[in-house]
Amino acid sequence: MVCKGATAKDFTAPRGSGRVKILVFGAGAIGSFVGALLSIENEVTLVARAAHADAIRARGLKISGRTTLVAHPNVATEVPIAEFDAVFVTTKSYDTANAVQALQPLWRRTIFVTLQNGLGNAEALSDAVDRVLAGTTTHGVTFVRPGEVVHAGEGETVVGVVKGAVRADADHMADVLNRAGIATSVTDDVRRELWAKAIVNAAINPLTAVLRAPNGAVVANEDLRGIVERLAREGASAANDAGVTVEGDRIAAKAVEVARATADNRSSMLQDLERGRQTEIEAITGALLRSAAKGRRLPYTETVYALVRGLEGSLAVAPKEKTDPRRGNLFK
Ligand code: KPL
Repeated sequence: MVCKGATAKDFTAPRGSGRVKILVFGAGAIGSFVGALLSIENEVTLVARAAHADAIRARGLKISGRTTLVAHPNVATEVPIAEFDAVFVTTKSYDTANAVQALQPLWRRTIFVTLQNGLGNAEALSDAVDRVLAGTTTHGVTFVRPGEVVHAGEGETVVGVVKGAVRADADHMADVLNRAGIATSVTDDVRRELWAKAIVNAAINPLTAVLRAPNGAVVANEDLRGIVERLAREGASAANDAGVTVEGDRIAAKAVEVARATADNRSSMLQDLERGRQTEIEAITGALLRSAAKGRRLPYTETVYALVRGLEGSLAVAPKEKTDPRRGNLFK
C-alpha cells in the first residue's frame, strides 16, 4: 500500500505478490474490460457514469465474447476518498484534462497509468502527477449497454515509464495485468509505443467510422487494405518528423495485423459516432497532422480527418459536455 510521501520504490512489490488496490477512472469499453479482469485478483474501484454504475451494482459487470466473465468491482460515480496503489486513467483523450483535475487528491499519493488512445495524454498527466506510466492496448472491446461490454478481439498491451517511476514499477504493473489475464510486456521506449499505437488507430479507426464497418472490413479487400497501409506510412512520416523513429512498412504491417486480430470489433471511433458522441479524431489523426513537418502533405490522412470531422458535424454530435470536474467524462 502506498501512503502519502511514498517513493516509486515503495510501490514495487515482489512478483506474484498479492492484491493491489486499483482505481480505474473511466469505465467505457477498455476501462470496463481492464477493471473487470483486474478485479478478479485485486481490489478494484471503477469510476463510472451513473447508469453504468447502477447496472454493475445490480447485476455485475458482464464481459462476453473472447472473455466470459461477470465481475463485481466496487463502483463509484466520483473519485472516492481513499488510498490506492495505482490509478488507471481510461477516459477518452479529450477528457484527460478533466480526469487530471478530478484525480487531484491522488496526484502525489500514487502511481498513475494512462491506458488511452491518442497522443498527449501522458504529457497532460505528467504536468500534474508525480509518477506516471503509460500503456497501450490493442484489445478490441465494444461497450454494448450499461453493465455490459464485449471483448471482440484479442490484443497486446505494453507499459513503460513516463515520469518519476522506475522500470520496476512498470514490471510490477505488467505483472498485475498479466496475472489478470491481460498479456502485457514492458518497453523502455513508451513514447515510441504510444506513437505506434496512434498510427495504428489513425490507419484503422477513421476508415471504419466512414465505412460504418467493423475493423475486419478495412483489410477485407486489397483496395481498402492499401488505404490502411498508406495511412500507416503517412503516420510514420509524421512521427519521424516529430523525432520518433517509426518504420513505415513495419507499422503498415502492424496496422493490418491489428485490424485482422480485431476483425469483429467496431473501432472506438465508430462506436463513438454510433452513439452520437465526439470522436478522438483530434488526438489521433489530428495529432499526426499537426506533427508533420511544414510542407509535408499527408493526403490520405488529411482526407479521412476531414471525413470524420464532417461526420461529427453532420450527425450533430454533441459538443463536448460540460462535465463536473470531479467526474470528468468517464467513457473511453
Ligand atoms: O484501439 C482500437 C480502437 O478501436 O480504438 C483498436 C485496436 C483499433 C481496436 O478496435
